[in-house]
Amino acid sequence: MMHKVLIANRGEIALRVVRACREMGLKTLAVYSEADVHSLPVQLADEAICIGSAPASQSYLKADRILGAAEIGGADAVHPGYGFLAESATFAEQCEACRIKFIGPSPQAIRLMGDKIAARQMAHKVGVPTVPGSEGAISDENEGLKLATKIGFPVIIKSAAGGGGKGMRTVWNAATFLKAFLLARTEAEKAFGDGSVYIEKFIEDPHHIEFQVLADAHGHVIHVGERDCSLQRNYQKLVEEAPSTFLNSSLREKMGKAAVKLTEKCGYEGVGTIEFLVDKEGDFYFIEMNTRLQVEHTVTEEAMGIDLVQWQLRVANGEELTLRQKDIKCRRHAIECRINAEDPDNNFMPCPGHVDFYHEPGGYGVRMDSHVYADYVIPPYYDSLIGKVIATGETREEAIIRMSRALGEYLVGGIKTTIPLCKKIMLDPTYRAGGITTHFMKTFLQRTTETKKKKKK
Ligand code: MV4
Repeated sequence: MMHKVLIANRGEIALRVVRACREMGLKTLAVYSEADVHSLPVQLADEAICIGSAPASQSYLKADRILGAAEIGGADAVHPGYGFLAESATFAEQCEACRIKFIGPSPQAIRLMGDKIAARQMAHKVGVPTVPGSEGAISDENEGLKLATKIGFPVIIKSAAGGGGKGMRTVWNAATFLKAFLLARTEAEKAFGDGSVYIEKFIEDPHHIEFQVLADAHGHVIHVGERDCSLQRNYQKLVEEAPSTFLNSSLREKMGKAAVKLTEKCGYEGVGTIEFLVDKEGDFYFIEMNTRLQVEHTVTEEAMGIDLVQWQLRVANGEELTLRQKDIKCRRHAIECRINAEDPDNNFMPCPGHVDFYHEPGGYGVRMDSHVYADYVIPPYYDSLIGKVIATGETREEAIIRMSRALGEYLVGGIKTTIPLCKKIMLDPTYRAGGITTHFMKTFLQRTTETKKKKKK
């Protein structure tokens, strides 16, 4: 049985885990870097241990120090959050070796699905649609060119170890293929220490829709609906929502069944995400699996009325999933705006620093997940997420109106944030119409900077 959970993370997600543990009567042990001494999760956890200096490489990525802290603090489980060590099969193995429960899937499942080529092959094997492309890794550039020509341009070259857009290259014609292939391979080798790449047909202007899955150690697997994550910039999600306005009930059912099947077949346990691309025709393709809790899990929680982090802790504790697929119903429409300490008018440059003033939104249908408070200093060492505003409504329209209202109440002084940008998105007619694709942000930013230029004249 689990008694004390070490939280191997920081920021809003560390706080999210502290909250779930507290509600379940589990003790919490925060670990933190020297830059996070004054952070909220450190103050709110039952205990806290400093594990190193500010750079993540010297603290949040140091498996030995985290496991040392677990030993000293008497923690019997580790929650990795997202990022850092959350998708490290080696770390999950090290936890196992120390007899500490890693709250997440087995090292084998992490390793299998973390290899995008193996994940793709697995999906294909079990009859889940994948994007037409190479069977495995392509090591020879000429072989790559031959295959790309056969598939038909445009194609996309992806790295097996990658994810989130790193080491990806889109190629529009045969003339530019060889150069792009070699660049992708070099980039992958440099970024991940693994130069394996594969090729897929490039789906133009797709919808990015992901299914939340939940599996226990007794063979029960369900999905908790989808999230539409099409609103991104440079592979960074900005606004997510559930349910997707692009899916009808028959497509939703087909994709949900595919997500569950793949989760079953890879021997999964815990919470996970099956990512799909959906094209204009409504054809869907599996692209990758995330073997962790995600930033945007909150929209699923609010739309479906399920505490995913509590379930994650329960199934890690060996408890049986009592939720059945037929009980999973979408109750509300939920939208999340990610608020980053960044300057949208200066190419989204990070803006860490002192928070002079801080007032969070609240009221009916508004949830705020943030570790920030007035007088807090946002350290420059980590990602720039400072909070997530989640608005729910009976309808999408109501959720959008409520989100606009909430963003108007969100007052942050001393640093630049993406709050004004999110406000503009909520007012945008194209966004309000629904069914946007991954192309939205590009045209949105062009539109809004053009009006700015006109104003200057
Ligand atoms: C693609 C694609 C088109 N075709 N794969 C980007 C992040 C990574 N997880 C997968 N990505 C893409 N893969 C094929 N075969 C287009 C993207 C993509 C994208 C995906 C989701 C959200 C935004 C995106 C923006 C540009 C490209």
